[in-house]
Amino acid sequence: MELKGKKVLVVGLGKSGLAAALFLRRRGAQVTVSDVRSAEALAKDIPALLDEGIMVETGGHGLLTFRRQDLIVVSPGVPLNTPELAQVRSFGLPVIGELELAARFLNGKTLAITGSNGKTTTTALVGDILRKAGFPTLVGGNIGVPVIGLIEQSTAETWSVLEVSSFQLESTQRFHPQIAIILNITPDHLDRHGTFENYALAKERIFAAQDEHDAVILNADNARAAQAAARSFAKVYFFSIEHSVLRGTWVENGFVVYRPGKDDPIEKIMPLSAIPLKGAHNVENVLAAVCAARLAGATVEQVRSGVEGFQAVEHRLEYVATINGVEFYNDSKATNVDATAKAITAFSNGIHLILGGKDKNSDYSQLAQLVRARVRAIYTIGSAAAKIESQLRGVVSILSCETLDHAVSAAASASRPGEVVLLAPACSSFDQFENYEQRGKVFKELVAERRGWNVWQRA
Ligand code: UMA
Repeated sequence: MELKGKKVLVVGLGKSGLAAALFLRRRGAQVTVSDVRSAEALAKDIPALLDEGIMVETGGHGLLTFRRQDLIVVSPGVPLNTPELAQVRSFGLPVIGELELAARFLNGKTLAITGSNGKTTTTALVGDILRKAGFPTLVGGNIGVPVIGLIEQSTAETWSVLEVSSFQLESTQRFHPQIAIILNITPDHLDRHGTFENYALAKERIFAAQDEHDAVILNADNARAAQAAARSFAKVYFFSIEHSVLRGTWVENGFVVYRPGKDDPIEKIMPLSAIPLKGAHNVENVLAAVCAARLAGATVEQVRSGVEGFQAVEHRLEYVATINGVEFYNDSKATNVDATAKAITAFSNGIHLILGGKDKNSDYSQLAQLVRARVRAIYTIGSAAAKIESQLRGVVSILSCETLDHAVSAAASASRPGEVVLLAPACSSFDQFENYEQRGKVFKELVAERRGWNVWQRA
């Protein structure tokens, strides 16, 4: 793709837009960036862009700005159906996402991971296994590092391990991972995709450019992810915690096992007890990661030691502290109902659950059965509180706390030794926080403030 002299508009000046604009400029394009935020809000990034000769439009997207371009590059958080983008597409102007642009310049091989939940942990885990096994490995994507930022370091030998979201996949055309994983597909981001099926189809774009030389790894226990097999041209592998599969990974007699093909011997990878992560959903993540790492060429021993040495990723069912016998867990990344259900399942009972934030058109009543069995009380925060309270009324006691600060105090005071205070809010954070990371950090600070006498923290 020739960029020299091309007029390119980058829409959105977050992490992706900034990385894309600088990359395009270095490749000789005439770049403009447009963002709905004000110049004040973007003040920290604007001088560096102007220094590079990049034009910046703030406070909204001007229709004319969109017209005088050869290519439009959109950030993942920008919906593709805005009036400006709909209009330029109708003029036949190419509109691509940051992932698609990056994929056209990335060297080496790509291992891409998507799913409604577990993708960050699985991405970090696969990256760790391959890196420790001695493969030149880069990790990026939705995990927080724009893929464009990996291009300069990538070589023909590199494995780029990428977490890819439905937002990023929605605008791909030629994105072509050699190994793709769909961990699960459960309702999320319905406010952006409109329907569950649209969202699922965006996820399936992960294998749209694959052929029979590539591999796709699907969750046999998740109906919508498993169904995707019918539309893939790649070699399909499955993973399952419930039963054996012809090709892929599963659990047998307490061991993670792998079989590359139905006539091959079964490889015993490791006992479940050696997995250093909490919850059944993390067993699924490990099964997917093991299959991908074996396919990428890591040995059984390298895979086993990579998994055993892996440490949980921040904000994903992250252990924070034990205070007066009560354990505090930060699962701020549980930004949808399914992720919260998985977090609840990781504990048998006595959970004090902090729920709420910005609603994504979710159905919280789906949590009722699990909540009744395992949760002692719910503490609501944020703008989704009233909806959560009406959908879960009568299931357990619900305390309306409004802020995280009040919720942590109330949950800590009400809990008894042996119980758990769990932040797994089932909502995005944008009503009260910058993002889920900041929400998780604030939670950890609030817990730290409560540390007094009997505090014990894991190394
Ligand atoms: N903006 C516009 N016009 C619009 C909408 C937004 O100008 O119509 C501007 C905003 O004012 C803001 C910028 O766009 O300045 C934000 O762009 P962005 O939302 O794409 O954010 P980035 O900082 O580029 O981060 C993105 C991903 N964010 C989203 O998909 C919402 C990050 O995933 C990702 O880590 C990063 O690229 C690097 O790849 C975060 C996320 O929440 C973690 N992802 C969702 C999820 O995991 O559920 C999909």
